[in-house]
Amino acid sequence: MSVKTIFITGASSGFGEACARAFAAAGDRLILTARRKENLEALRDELVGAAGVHVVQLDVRNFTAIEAAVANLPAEFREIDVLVNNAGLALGLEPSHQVDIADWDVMVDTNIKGLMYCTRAILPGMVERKRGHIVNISSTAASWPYPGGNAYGGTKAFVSQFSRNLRADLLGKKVRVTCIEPGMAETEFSNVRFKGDGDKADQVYAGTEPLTAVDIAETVTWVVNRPAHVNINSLEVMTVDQAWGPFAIHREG
Ligand code: NDP
Ligand code: 8X3
Repeated sequence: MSVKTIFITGASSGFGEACARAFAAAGDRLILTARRKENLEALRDELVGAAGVHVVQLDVRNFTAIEAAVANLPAEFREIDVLVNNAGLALGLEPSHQVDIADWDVMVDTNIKGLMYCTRAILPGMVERKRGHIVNISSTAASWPYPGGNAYGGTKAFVSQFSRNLRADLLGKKVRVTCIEPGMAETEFSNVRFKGDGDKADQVYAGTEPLTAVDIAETVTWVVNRPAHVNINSLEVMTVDQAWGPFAIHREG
């Protein structure tokens, strides 16, 4: 299989980091981005097998910085084959009437606007080359509501629908788009959601066998390595220990 150039957002932990390891093991060329540059540099030094690794400190909320990062890529990294739009987060689990509005802003700016910005900056090159694949990391929260999921689920519903609309735009351009919708996976996700409260984060996964970052990285590399004419539109992935509940019903008295 030929060497691909893979641009990963949120490569400093969790799914993004696991994707970096999986693509490196397959001999691909990696552009690793996130805000925590020290994590990216440590990861780069550990990766074996990659055709090359380029690290960029990047906040996906900053479109100018994304454009600059793409424009200033070293020559051998310029032809991006795969964009893994993974950077994202949930903040808080409060009901909508009690949330901190700043948390909603950060989720919208990161999960929606950041993902649009990276797509807009990288997609023209893919269209020009008639080759490329955008893998968007959404969530089961895109389709299945839960108390406290409010804006987080809303941002992920955007990611799933944006992915389908990208497919519509890109018909005939030979650029693939896949939306992955994972359920509960143990990464830094809950630690971020509960703002560093490790006990609360641990409770999310207690007594279960959650998905791992490696499970999702294997899913991402699988969709990317299908033949060029095969577009996996969307995939919802859960641990066997997670499923739906009945409708919640409020009864007076
Ligand atoms: P992690 O918290 O482990 O990783 C999140 C990554 O996003 C980090 O690398 C972080 O890097 C990056 N990130 C956050 N904000 C920004 C920003 N403004 N600019 C650039 N990078 C940013 O969680 P996961 O690996 O679990 O999450 C990855 C994706 O998967 C997210 O989109 C999440 O919503 C989604 N997801 C997670 C599930 C789960 O249960 N874990 C299930 C379904 C979907 P840094 O802080 O260094 O910038
Ligand atoms: C993360 C999964 O269920 O915490 O997207 O929203 S969940």
